[in-house]
Amino acid sequence: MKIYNHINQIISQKGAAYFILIDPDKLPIEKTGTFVSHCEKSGVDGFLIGGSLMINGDLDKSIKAVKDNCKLPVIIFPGSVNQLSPNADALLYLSLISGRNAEHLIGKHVQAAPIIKKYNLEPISTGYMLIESGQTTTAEYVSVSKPIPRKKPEIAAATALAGQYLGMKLIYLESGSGAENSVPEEMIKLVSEQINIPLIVGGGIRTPEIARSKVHAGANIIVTGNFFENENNWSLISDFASAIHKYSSINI
Ligand code: 1GP
Repeated sequence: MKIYNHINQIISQKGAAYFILIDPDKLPIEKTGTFVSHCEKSGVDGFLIGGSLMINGDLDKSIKAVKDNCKLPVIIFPGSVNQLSPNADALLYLSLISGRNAEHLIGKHVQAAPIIKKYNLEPISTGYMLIESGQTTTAEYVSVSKPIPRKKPEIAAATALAGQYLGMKLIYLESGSGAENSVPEEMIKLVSEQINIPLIVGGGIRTPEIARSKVHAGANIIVTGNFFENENNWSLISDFASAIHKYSSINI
């Protein structure tokens, strides 16, 4: 519970937390150290690491590069059972509760559980929900599951509540990496009103203003990935952090 408690602490201290997703396939290992130390100085609270596919990337090496260059927590966001490492601080133990594919509801978990135990990784049980974003996302295609329609916030709210009742510790509303449309505020609002566990929102968030509007709607943790794969955008990381941290002194 160490990392989970730490996340809750950040949320209560800063109003919301900001995590950056590192996809080892997209961020070259030689740039990882510079990137994460810049993130730490810019006010980022931690990293998710993983990807829907892992073709050229090396998860272990990327985690090591993060740990060697900053003190922020590194949480695996696994795209498959192969994406496990004893070097991370924790793991989002994702159950794809928006879908009805048994493999992603319990199957992969059975395969992963003994490895998680062996690695002494902290599993954070997470109700993962794909939200329709205007195009078929990699997560949707790979998981062979339907997303929740973006105009059906009541389905999202009931699904999230079911996740909480099943004992999940986080709910993650995901519109997919590089999504055309991020998760609608109306849906975030309804979901956050129903649950009392932290709510993560990610996918297609490309400006600090959009990030802030998700926090205002009820998101407790914002995740961005894609946008910072372009090095020219790195200077904006601190703007995202200040926009997300509700209690920060800088207001945009
Ligand atoms: C994390 O998939 C997201 O939930 C990341 O999305 O790459 O679009 O920021 P982006």
